[in-house]
Amino acid sequence: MSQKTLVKPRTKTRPQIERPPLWKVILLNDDYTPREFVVQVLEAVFRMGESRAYAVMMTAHQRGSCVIAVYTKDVADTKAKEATELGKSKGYPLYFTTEKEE
Ligand code: TYC
Repeated sequence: MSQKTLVKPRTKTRPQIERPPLWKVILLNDDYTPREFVVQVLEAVFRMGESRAYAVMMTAHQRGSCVIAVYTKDVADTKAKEATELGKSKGYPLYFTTEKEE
């Protein structure tokens, strides 16, 4: 008895699981916000340890801006807004913005 193996062509395609795009949160330098306050905000909102928060603050201070972290859009927007509001509540022009990561 001869048997043939039937090879069915694959008709189903696997659904492509796409990663959500990531957004950078960027800290901008200004001339007025005290360094220590910037460090406190980075610790509180972005859960950084003191030495990392200080290094990030100094990078923004010296270069004009510093990428802090990447998150999904909602989280990036929420954290940038929360951190900017903390500065505003003290009368500082401290500013965090977001940008899509390419
Ligand atoms: N440039 C500020 C100062 O000299 C400190 C500062 C650092 C402010 C980083 C904002 O993103 C910033 N007091």
